Amino acid sequence: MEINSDRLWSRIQALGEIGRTKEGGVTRFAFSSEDRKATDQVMEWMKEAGLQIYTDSIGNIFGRRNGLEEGASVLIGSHIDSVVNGGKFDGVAGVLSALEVIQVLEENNEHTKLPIEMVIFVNEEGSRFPGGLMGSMALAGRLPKDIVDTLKDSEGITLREALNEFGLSPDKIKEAHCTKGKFEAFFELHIEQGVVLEDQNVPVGIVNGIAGPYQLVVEISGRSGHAGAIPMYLRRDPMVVAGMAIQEVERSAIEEGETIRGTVGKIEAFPGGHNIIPAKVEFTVDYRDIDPENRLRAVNRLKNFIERQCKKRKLQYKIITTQDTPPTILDQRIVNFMEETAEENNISSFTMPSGAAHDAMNMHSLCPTGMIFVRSREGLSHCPEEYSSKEDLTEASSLLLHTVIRTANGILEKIKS
Ligand code: HGY
Ligand code: MN
Ligand code: MN
Repeated sequence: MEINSDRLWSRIQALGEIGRTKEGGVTRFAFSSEDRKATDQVMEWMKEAGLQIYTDSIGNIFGRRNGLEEGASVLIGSHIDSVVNGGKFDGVAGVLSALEVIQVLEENNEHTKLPIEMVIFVNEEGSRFPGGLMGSMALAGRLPKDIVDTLKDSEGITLREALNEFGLSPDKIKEAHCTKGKFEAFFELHIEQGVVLEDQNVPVGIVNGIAGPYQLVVEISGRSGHAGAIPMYLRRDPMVVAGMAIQEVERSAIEEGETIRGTVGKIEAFPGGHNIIPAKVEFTVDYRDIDPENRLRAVNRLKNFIERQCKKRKLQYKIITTQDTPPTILDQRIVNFMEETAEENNISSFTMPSGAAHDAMNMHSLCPTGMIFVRSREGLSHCPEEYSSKEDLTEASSLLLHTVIRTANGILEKIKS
């Protein structure tokens, strides 16, 4: 039983055309028309593979293949929404390899004891509505309260309006919360987005831990004015403190621990004229760490820094936490099980942590969860140059296939998550 590499590869390329940018990347935000077109295309392919399709109240899309017996399903999947001008493999590799696995089982008339389901999680990236991992958070019952009214995109459109527009019912999204026991296990295949597998010269990774993202939006407000007429000593300029805070993000990430990563990816000045002292500056902060204590120290250090500097310069500030997903250590028995499966099928793999966040972090709270990485060329991701080879994608999908067969036939010892 083999993965059909040509079909997998051509589908990834086809999806990469939906939301394609002039630089050859992909911009496909959750709940956008491109997202709708891409999910419609994947659902076409799911129907061809004979899957029973259903959607939950936040818009996650599932496809089910029955087992020989009733019981908890083995779930596989990822996301297809993207960052701005991102790559065509991020998330998509996981969704289309999941579909490929189920289609190969169907074509080979291979039946498993337990049902198998695939999933397309909504809004994993949080590109339009800050935060992210939204579809899997909903499943795990981790959605922050009133999220539909507090989250707005850069045009000021609330998540509520976007969900309505997308044909979903904002007041029902909490119904997506599912019970423990619904899923036997969850496996996510994803591109590595780093350089470790390339450095190890290994095509496939088995993930043993996932750094937790703590994300903030910081708003600093002062007094706007004419860039030439207002003397320096009379200014209350929010851009100055924003600049100092951005340096403090780097300092705190370097000084508060070995494995912390701190990033400011987006900054905006309002009103944003070249000769106007800004009234307000807004920027994002993204901390990641596998160690929750270090991460918390860095976050608190930044918050105190901003408070001190704003007080000194008579500025106002607001800090909104848009994501606080704890670091996830995956169950060693799952990691061993996947290493054993790789060995049994002569797939060379390397066990490693993930610096990027994934839906698997939320699924880990619901059921035994594992992740498979595909080598990324030069570790490039979240950019048009993102690339994984057809051979590596096939190798990793083959590990997913054998892991799913073994789990759906009860080989995975009962692991209570
Ligand atoms: O931000 C992340 O780690 C993922 O790409 N959403
Ligand atoms: Mn991503
Ligand atoms: Mn991703």
